[in-house]
Amino acid sequence: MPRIVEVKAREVLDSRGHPTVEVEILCEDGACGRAIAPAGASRGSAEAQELRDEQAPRYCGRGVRQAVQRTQEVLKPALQGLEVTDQQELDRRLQELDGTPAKRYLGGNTLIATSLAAAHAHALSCHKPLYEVFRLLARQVGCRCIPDRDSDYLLPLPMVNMISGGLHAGRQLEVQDFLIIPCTARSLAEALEMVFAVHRSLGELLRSRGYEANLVADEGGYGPKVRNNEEAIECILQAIEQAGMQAGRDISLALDVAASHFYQRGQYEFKTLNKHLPTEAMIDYVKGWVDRYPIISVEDPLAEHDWTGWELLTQVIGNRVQLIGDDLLATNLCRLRWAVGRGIANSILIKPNQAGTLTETFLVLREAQRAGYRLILSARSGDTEESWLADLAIATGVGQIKIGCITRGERLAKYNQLLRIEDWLGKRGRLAQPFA
Ligand code: 2PG
Ligand code: MG
Repeated sequence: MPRIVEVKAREVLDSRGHPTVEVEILCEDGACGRAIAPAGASRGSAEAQELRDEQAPRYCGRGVRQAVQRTQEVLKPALQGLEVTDQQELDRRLQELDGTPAKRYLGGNTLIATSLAAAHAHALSCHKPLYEVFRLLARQVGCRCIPDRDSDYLLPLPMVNMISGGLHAGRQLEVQDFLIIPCTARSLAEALEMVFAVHRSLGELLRSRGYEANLVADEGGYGPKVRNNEEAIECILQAIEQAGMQAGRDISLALDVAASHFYQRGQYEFKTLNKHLPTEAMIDYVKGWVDRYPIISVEDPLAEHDWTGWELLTQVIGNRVQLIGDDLLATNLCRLRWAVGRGIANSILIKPNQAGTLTETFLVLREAQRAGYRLILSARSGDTEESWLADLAIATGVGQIKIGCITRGERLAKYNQLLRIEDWLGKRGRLAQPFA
């Protein structure tokens, strides 16, 4: 098995033009794996912390030279000589070398880039596609990856951003993501074709109403200054109909409310309504959306620390919609166990850089599968040109993926890899069914 001979990091840029860490791992057989850390804008407090050069003036304190230096001084000597295929041992060493629960010393950004670079090197070294190596690693940790007897691989149903608000589009709306799910698609290729039709008709509709539809938000969706959250939803519903499809049958809606960011002093501050809603009123408000619109998935409808609210909301709508914890659960095993114990949420967003390493991501995935939670693999709003997320979704059979819109290169890198793998797999793969 090939051993690691060199580990090297450098500072590169992400899709927002912010610095991020890239790590390269070279093996004795010449295989060289490389990966870049993505970065979120709306971050949960329990996610792995990034290591940034806070005190340095360059890049407004967002540089990652310290992370590069620690890779050279701390990680490199500890990883040299290790078999690159021994991902669990590699990830164990990364955690040990960091030595902090929040990954503050080496940074979650350094750790995820290193962990993924090793998986890439592993794949190159044994001449296997990345999704096969991810599947092997996930199974070693005990994840259930095979969907059923009829197919070897489950392609994830995409949840696609159409309109952005919140921290991804200058806070012009409170809700961060208005998304569509192409429920009747029979293949990924067909799913993207349906998404294209809605995206295009939404652009025309927004323009006809005098809204800006040429600029894109952080995840490639539109960021129009519509009056309020309801208008954004209604525009999407109309765009679906104008594209010749039926909302609620062909295409359903999903929201990522990302509510932590407008939760102040125990209230949800709706600038678009000119109202401050206490938790009970917010629960009614969210329930109202689910009652009125064909919404089948709601992410972070309440703030990450509003736990009693989450319990109540799960009782109220948890049996009707997919209730996803993102900032709430932060791909963190302790947070997930606690939520399962309290009956909070029924689904989890999985973001590998929130966990820190690949093995920790798989442990969360396994736990969520055992608890019967639904899983959605997700990109970050500050992402990269890399496509490993697509391989990871297919390898683990999670059934759903959230990448952003179908514009911007960092999003397309992943959608196109999904299309590629769908093509390679042929009959060995099938698209996941909608969940509601
Ligand atoms: C989210 C993600 C992706 P960010 O909140 O789900 O939409 O955003 O990467 O900014 O956390
Ligand atoms: Mg989110």
